[in-house]
Amino acid sequence: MKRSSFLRVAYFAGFLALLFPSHKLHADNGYDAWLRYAPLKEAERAKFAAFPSALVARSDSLLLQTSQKELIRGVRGMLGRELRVEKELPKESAILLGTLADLHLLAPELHAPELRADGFWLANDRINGHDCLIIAGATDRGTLYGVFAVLRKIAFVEGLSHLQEQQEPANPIRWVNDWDNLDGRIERGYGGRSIFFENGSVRTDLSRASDYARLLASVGINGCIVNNVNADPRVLAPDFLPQLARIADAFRAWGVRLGISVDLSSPKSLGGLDTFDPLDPRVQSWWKEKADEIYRLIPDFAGFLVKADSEGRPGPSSYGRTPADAANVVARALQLHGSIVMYRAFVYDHHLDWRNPKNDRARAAYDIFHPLDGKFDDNVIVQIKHGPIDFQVREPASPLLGTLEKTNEAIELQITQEYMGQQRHLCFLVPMWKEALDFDMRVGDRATPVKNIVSGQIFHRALGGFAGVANVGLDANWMGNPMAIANLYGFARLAWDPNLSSANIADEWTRLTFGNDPVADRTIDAMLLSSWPTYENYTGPLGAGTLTDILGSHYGPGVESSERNGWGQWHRADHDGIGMDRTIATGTGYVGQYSPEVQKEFETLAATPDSLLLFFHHVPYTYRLKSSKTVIQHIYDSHYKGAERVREFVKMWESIRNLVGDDERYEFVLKRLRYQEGHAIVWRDAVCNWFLRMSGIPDAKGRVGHSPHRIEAESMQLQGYVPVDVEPSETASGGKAVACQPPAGECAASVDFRGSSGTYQLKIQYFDQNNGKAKFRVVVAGHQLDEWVADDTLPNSKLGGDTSTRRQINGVKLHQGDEIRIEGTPDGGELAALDYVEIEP
Ligand code: GCV
Repeated sequence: MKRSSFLRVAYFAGFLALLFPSHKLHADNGYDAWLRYAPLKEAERAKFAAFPSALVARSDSLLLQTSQKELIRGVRGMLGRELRVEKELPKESAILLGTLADLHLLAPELHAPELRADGFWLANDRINGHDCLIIAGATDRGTLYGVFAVLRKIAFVEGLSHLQEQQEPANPIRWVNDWDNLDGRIERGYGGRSIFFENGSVRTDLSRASDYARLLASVGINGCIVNNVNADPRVLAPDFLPQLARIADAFRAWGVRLGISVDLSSPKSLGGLDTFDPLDPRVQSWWKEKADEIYRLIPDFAGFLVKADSEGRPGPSSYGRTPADAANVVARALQLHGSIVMYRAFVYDHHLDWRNPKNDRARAAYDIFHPLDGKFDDNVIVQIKHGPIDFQVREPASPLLGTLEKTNEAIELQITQEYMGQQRHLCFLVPMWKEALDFDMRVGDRATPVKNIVSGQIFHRALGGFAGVANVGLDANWMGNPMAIANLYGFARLAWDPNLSSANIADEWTRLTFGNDPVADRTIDAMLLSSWPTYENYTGPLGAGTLTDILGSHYGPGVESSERNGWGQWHRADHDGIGMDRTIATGTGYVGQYSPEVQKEFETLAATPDSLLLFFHHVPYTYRLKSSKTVIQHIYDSHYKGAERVREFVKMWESIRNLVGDDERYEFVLKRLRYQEGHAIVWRDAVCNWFLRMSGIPDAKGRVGHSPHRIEAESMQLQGYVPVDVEPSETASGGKAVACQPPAGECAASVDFRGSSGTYQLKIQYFDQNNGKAKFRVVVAGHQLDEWVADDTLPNSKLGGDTSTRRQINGVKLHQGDEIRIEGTPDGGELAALDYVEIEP
């Protein structure tokens, strides 16, 4: 570097340091997610000593300007260096940034590779006698992706001097879906209110939308549906479209195209026609005119997403028409503009007769869409949830994915953790998605993994890809937990390259988010990679479903909620056994929807893997798994193992406090993990007790129903508190809690300590309802030990598995005879309710 530029850089870096002392530079609330550009250590920076200072970019296109700014920002953050922008090649080493066409003008002698849309080429080459770093895209968007790829390499401290790399996305469609309602709430959103809408309008300040687009672009996402699939017809109203155009403007600089969910009844409910029959010419004209109106305002509009004839949404069945009829009418309106319709295959009857053992919701998508193969227009993509039910903790890949040979497909993955602990529980979903993507459909007896079907490769489809339900919100950390956004990162990386391994993706995210300390990285990677099997262990093992409250929050335990109703998420557990018989021979015939080779894997008990046993077969509790355990003992053991593993997560996280930066993010995650530790026990106890009661078969290890350190609140001395029944009963220890009901203003539950004097952990199980902020105080031998406010916003106002929460106090010195007293002060509808106390050595 020339002395003058060196001085300029040094001066600037010093100035920055004055403005932002180093601890501030590192302080983090999760907003920057994986785009922190945290300063590398001196020794790491040394690897980039030869990094050019000149940045040559000929074009002024919007995306190229974004690319330049991002590169400058990232290099400044990580290397503390300022890049200088030039229009022509300088007489020194430089970074060449632009499309292949731009590059050809700058350095015609370079032999650039052919690139597919959105692909990029990174190379280090000699130009005019100087080493140059080339970042070139097939298109401007590809160039931007190339910039982010280089910045990732810098963050990973990968040398750039021998770079020669070409990357192209496996999938043309790489979209996120955000289920935001126009009033600002988000369906199944756990990270705050909408970043797009408030009170029926698009927000005035869309800076979050633009920052979101930056995050998305950094991992190659090229489209975003901004509103709920349960769409409000008003989204297409003439006064709303200009507002949507403002969101498209906020996205545009990042190459993210805006799309919207539409309600199929819009021609009638919004347009004033007396029908929305897709075959009615007036309806066809309505969609066409609407599409034209949109394109006048949003020339790069991405397309529509449709949910119809599903969970009460209007659809073509009202007129005896098919999903293909409906999809095509909308698609033809968009076709002239070169865009697409994503039509969801999540179509099923939620009033199924549960008494009929042949009924099976899992069959619905295939039964409805398979006969339509070949009937969809070329700009329709059928969007298929990865499993046949609904984002359960374990499902086989949907057979529909393997059967549409003449139709474009996209796989729908759920990034927001609706059934997976709602961002309060750590659950890294990439390993689960990998199982669906690697699932070999054996079409025509050859290797046909789902990932190669949805990309269009196997059946030679021009379109196809990934849709991920993201549901980010206004919370500083976007998804309600800095760890949860690893799933957004992982989704996007898989959409780009489904052959990346889970370990690879976990490690990338960890290093970008928490830095390159090897011990910290190994620890976080291990937590991430074991978190889904752990969650499965303490919720719903063996393919039975998540065993959550499916009629309410989809959060806490609710084993029985899926039975005896029309929703069809049945596991059929009774006194003798559990599981859905989906075989061809004796069951619902669902297995027959797979190719003959896959049928062989699931039709017989002997062939079916333990992990999916109860999805495919009904077996007695005493049935022996391949692991040689009985089903019932597996249920008990896996729940204890899962809850124990979460306890380890807490310790693992605490062990890296000083390595990852003891900042807001760290504390937030610690709090969440501690909560999860308690809630995993709520899950464990509820599920195990339910199965003990149902099966009558005791736990061979004697744990279920026996908690030696536990004192039930209802057996303590109560002042003001009254015992109440909790429903379902297994969600409270002994089926009961004590509640401080009006008119009592303050209540207390106390017990005298009978054990030997020593140091103990005190665990208080209480209920944190969301309709008040009750206060608790713990007093031991007259001294206050702890106090807290139950102000979490768990998804329920009642006592039960959603709200049961644990407070742990460590290092409590107890003497025999000491009074342990818990005082509760209710607030609003919250009753300061207690379930039990555990005193553990
Ligand atoms: C948007 C599940 C969810 C619903 C969601 C639906 C869907 O049933 O619970 O909230 O609705 O899936 O994917 O359409």
